[in-house]
Amino acid sequence: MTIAFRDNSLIPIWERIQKGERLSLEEGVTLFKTQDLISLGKMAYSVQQAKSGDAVYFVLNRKIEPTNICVLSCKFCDFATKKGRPDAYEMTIEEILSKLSPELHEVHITGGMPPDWPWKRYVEMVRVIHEKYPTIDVKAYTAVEIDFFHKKFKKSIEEVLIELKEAGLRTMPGGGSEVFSERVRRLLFNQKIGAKAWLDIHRKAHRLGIPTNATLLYGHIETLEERVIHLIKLRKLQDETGGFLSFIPLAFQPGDTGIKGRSEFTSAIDDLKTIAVSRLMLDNFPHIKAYWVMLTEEVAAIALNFGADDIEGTVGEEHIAHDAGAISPMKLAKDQIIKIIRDAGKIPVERDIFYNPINVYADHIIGKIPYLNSVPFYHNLEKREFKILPISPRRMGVLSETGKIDAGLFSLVDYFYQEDRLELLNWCIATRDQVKSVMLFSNHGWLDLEGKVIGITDETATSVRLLQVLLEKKYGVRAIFKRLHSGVNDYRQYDAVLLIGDEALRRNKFGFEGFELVYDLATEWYEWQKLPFVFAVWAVRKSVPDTDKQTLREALERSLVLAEEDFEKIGVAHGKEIGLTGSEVVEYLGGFNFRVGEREREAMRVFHQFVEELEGIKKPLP
Ligand code: V47
Repeated sequence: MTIAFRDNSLIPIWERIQKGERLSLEEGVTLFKTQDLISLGKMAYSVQQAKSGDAVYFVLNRKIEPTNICVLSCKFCDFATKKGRPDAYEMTIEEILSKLSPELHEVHITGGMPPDWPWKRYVEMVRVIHEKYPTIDVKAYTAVEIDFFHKKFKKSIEEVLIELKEAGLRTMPGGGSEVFSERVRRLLFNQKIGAKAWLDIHRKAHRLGIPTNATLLYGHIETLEERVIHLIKLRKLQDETGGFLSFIPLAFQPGDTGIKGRSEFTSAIDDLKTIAVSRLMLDNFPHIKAYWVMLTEEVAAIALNFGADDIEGTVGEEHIAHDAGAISPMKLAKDQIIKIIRDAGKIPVERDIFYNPINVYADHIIGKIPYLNSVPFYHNLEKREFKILPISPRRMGVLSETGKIDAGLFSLVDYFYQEDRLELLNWCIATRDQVKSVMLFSNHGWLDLEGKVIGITDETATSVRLLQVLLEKKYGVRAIFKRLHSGVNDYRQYDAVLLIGDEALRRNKFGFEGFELVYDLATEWYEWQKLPFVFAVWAVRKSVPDTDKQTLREALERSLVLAEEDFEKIGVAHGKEIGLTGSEVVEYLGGFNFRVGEREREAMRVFHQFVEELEGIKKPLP
């Protein structure tokens, strides 16, 4: 993207961003101080596009604040009250259940910390929701609440988290961090945990396979430098664990807090800057959320072109911001969210708690496998009337089943299953004798995997079949496959783990603690069949008009030819995110064949045959 900068101090920052380099504290502050809002927004937009294309995620969710009684008295909070006061409330589990319905996909629980609730009540809340509504995922309890449980009920942080996870807790919300500044903490929330404890609880949650979110409460007494330090601390933990799903800047609602006048809301410019700077500083966070409840619908809508790719959800009812004077509505209808996203020129993607797309509400969608090896096709792709939806290979197959995807790089087995509806194009992701990004990490040699439990990333459709073919046909072994959600997991329960894409590439380079052996599935296949392996193929829905098909073919070839001139240029930023150097990116991308030739056709035919011989061939593996 070419940007006509008005503020020249942004130019060197933009050059560094394009090379995938990390921004410093000083650069973050420069971004906040710039008057060149449009250039800042364009930089953030460009970074967001590379990560999540045209997708904007939302979830059908319900916020539950079980009580407003709280032992703490934070100065910025107008929600909390004390037991016995007329505005105090406590919800029973039945009252909570009455607010839920089966079409929801997430319930977000956070609230006050009353002095007298027993531990059982918190665990039961999660368990009962999970049992009554198995399709509603539970996002519950901030780090502040977890710390409260740990101290009050004399359990270690790990014990608290494990019990909640066993009861059905899926993720943790990002609240309670406020601003990582001792100065601000002493002035505004001196009874609450500080940065160290907050980060430590999230680190522990990630290690136990509980992904979490992160927030920043901005627009009160904090300095710009303190905001950037906050972002850098989050970025550091994300480097260590990879467990954060999204970052949510929370615009301070002044209400009757006395910190600012009742009507001194943050300005739209400050809100947009904070979204954009967050996107640029947090290069390792997958998603930035424009929380419409605190931003208002109008600002959230613009934020979708300033680096945000998530707009939270329907919410249902909210008190923390509204008790402090938020002027946004209490809830938004699904149709309204879809309209906001469409008006911003994006694809409304209804998601689950782990950001798996459940449905999309747009036409002309090209699916994009979000891994480094697909960058040569997409980096220079002219989209024309199409929009780009990043999606894991397996989910692309599922959405394509219902006609939601018009074209894309399909997982090979999904092309097999949907051959009647899809037309094969001439491009693919094929290996020679290794892939480096479809890896089995194991504690057992192949022959010892009989009866063992293999964790399978839920992103794969073809690699899991390849693994099955190798186990059963090459080695004569049967193992038990268990799906893992993508991102952080507690891997200790598996004898081996199959990972694909960037995560496999990263762990292949840096090692995977707990697993001694590493097998490259393309190498295993090559040594056995002396053939390349085709992981994915470009295909287009047969019903797409011929002229559009032709335009897509030409655009793809043009994009690939440009990419092949300089793999480093197109891949370096993406490569840096997974810890690869420029030359490693060149070597990795140079190892693929991106065009379907005779040997690729033969490899597809042989694999098809094997897949047909296996049980359940006619449908995707669950
Ligand atoms: O922790 C309190 C903040 C948070 C005010 O993880 C205030 O997906 C503004 O964390 N003005 C709770 N903010 C909300 C929260 C959240 C919201 C949406 C999504 C997610 C997620 C998390 O609200 C508190 C505190 O930081 N808060 N008072 C106020 N006057």
